[in-house]
Amino acid sequence: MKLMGWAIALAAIGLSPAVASAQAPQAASPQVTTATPAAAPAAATPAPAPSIDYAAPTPGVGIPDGRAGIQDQVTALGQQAKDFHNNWLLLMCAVICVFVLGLLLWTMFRYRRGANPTPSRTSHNTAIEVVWTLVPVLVLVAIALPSIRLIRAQYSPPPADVTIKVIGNQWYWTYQYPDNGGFEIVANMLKEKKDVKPGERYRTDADGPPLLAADERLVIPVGKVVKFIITSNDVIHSFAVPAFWTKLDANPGRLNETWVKVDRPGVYFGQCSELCGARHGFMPIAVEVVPEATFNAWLASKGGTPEGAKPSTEAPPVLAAPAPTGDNAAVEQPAINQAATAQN
Ligand SMILES: [Cu+2]
Repeated sequence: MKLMGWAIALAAIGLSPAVASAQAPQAASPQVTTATPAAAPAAATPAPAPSIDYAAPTPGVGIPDGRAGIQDQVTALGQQAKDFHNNWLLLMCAVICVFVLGLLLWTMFRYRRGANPTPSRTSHNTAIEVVWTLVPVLVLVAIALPSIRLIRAQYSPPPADVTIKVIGNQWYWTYQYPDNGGFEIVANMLKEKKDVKPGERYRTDADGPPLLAADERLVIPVGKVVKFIITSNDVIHSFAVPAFWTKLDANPGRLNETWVKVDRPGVYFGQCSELCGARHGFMPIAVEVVPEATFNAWLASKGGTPEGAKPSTEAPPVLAAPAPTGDNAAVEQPAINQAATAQN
């Protein structure tokens, strides 16, 4: 039963509650952010490059869209796990259910009082007892072998191309890029237009669905092994992105590690998945997967560098502040948004 529990838990990793009405975003109105250093840089210091244009999410990709089952997977591991769930676990469940139901119906009909007035007084049958012990054992082995193969693949990461430290906070995420200049991104949920004061930035369809769109995205390169080191500053959170088959607890004082290698560019959404307090439901994760050149441009816009490159500036990296776009004027986000978050 323990093995079965493991398998069910694994199979459930990809499921996330359909929190959003999954409005299909139509128009892409990417926010072009221009880096505005907080302090005047030294004359010799080149100004950080402008940030990349964030892509609009693709309907049905990386977003809960009302379909039942596991989200489309964009990692090889996720595809393996999804196939294991859909083509093996569900199949076995169905066969066992039909077999047991058939056995029950046959017994009820064949051995009803009218058809079988003198019941058998058999109490032991060695052959049947051997069968009903062996068959469940074989069922468990058939579940355990692919499960263990999957777990082994998940926990033996290839050498990382990019390492990102993911930190859970009540109630927002911070992402650090220690090998790319050590800068930090603070990501808060974007509120709806009706919930913000005039002039504040609010969510648009280009940002993502309600409750899933974040003001800053976790940007990673496509086709590269990305290692996530996951921890927390306060209580236990959980970093979960269903389309990557990723869900790992963020524990204070511990470093948990997982990895992804995403095969297709796009925007993928996840959420904190460990009850972490009053605003647990409002700390989404928005991941944008981009080609390597775009990733490097994005790194530069945040004051970072590609791994191995010499830092371009001696001043501490400065986070880019979003520029106003149309009537949806962006508001400067505080570096640490604790106070702003707590008021919500
Ligand atoms: Cu949380």
